Amino acid sequence: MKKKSTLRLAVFGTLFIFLVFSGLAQEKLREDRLNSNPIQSSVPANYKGRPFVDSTHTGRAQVIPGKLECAFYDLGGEGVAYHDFETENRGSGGLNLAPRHQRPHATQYEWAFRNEEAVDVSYTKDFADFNHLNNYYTPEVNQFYVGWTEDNEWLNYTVDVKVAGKYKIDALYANSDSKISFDINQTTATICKLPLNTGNFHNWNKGEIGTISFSKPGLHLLTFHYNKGNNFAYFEFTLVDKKIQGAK
Ligand SMILES: [Ca+2]
Repeated sequence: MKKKSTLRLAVFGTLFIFLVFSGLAQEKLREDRLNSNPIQSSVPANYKGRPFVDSTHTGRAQVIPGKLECAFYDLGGEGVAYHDFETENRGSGGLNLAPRHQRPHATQYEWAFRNEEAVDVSYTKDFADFNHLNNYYTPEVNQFYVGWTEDNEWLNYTVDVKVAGKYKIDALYANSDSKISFDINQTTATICKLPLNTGNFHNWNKGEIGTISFSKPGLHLLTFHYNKGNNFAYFEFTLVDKKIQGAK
């Protein structure tokens, strides 16, 4: 009788130890898998820019699907992260130096945003963007935008694509119904058309402008090309199809 109990104890003990070690081994395997799968990067090796970072933003790449803020273009300067017509930032480093343009609903962070860089950036203001009934879409107060646009300017964004596939693009923009385009990893990916002319640089519209496809998840270099005649606030990327035919 005693022999049987001892045997049973030994069997259960062995089983218990086996289960504990098996669980630990599986946990270790899971951790190893996670560690060995960092975000893939398709960003061209010759690209010297990096995601925007400041006291408020973490420096992580903007995520697709999601909202791409135009003013959060990459760090790296002229010819790397952007091409801008002239070195002055005509918003943060020009217009917004005037006390009248330092609105009480904003702070110095908004007035002076990236004022040392050539890309012309400003923010939505009570007396310009919200004092009329001509918005097709009402932007947020203090919404950053890229303005004073000129022909053949461009902005680079390192983006983190979570799911490969085809995405619908919606834009928050003002003024002209121009064409814009995007490159993925330095190859033209899509040409888009802004749906209507809003009639003024402070009459805003948000609407679908086209689609774009990413062939694989991970980091990509997205280049936004534009011409004279618009203010651009952000683009929203919404996954519409996980098929990746014709993707870059
Ligand atoms: Ca400029």
